[in-house]
Amino acid sequence: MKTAIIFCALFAVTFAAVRPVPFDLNYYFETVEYNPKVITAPARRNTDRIIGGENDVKGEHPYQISLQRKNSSQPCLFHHICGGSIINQQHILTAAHCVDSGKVSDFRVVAGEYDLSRNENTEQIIPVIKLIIRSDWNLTTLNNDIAVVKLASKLTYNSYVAPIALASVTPPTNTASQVVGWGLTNYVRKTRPNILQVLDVKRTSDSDAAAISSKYNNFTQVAATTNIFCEGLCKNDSGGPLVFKQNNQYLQYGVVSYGLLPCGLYPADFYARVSSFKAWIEDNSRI
Ligand SMILES: [Ca+2]
Repeated sequence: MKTAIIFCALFAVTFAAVRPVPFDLNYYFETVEYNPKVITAPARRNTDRIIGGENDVKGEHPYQISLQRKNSSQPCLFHHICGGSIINQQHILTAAHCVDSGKVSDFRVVAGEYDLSRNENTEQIIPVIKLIIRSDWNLTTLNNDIAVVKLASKLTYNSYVAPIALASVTPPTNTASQVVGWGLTNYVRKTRPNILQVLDVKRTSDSDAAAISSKYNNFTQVAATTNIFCEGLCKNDSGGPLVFKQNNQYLQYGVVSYGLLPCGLYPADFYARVSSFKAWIEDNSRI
């Protein structure tokens, strides 16, 4: 009990000292460093994934894409920066902060991806021709973190490449959900996975979310948690879809937006709330 009390006190102090920040913004990750005692606290699992997730089953989430950007020092190479989801054959849903800098030609989308380290003959690599970012996306409030990416040509649907349906209504608190991504699997060592990771989460109540993040807006954001210490999202998971199953069909109700540092140590991660933007997404993804 004494240990638990000491731990909770430490957690509360560090929690108050850390701001919520969007994933994938390197300068935030490099400037907000911090209590190494918390970082090295033992994990409840012996895995070192998503953070705390596991390898996905290839083809289980065929709507997931890898949004990639040209390497500034090696402009012929692209690297994974964010996730995203297939809305239709020519449009991808992602987070605004993934695409709010740089040129359209800096980006490409890889659908049918699973193992980033090798060619599996299921990948469809398509250039981007348009970035449609919410005009009210606000880096300070972290609200309206939504963008639609238009592809230069149409995807071909198959077992590994397929669209996701958007939820009209955000599911109730505690709804069993999933999120997938190629984000860091270890924040301290900056470990990057090759295999797509999947994490089981559940929706957090608006009141709990507001208590965790001062940035929380229950109209533009929704939160989810694993309730297990040392599990959660991390850098390069941004833009990916938060989904739940209804009538055996996946429905997307969140877009990975931001978390608290270091990854995995806070009781929720935060997503743009799809139901609040559904009409805008549909208006901006017409073929
Ligand atoms: Ca591959």
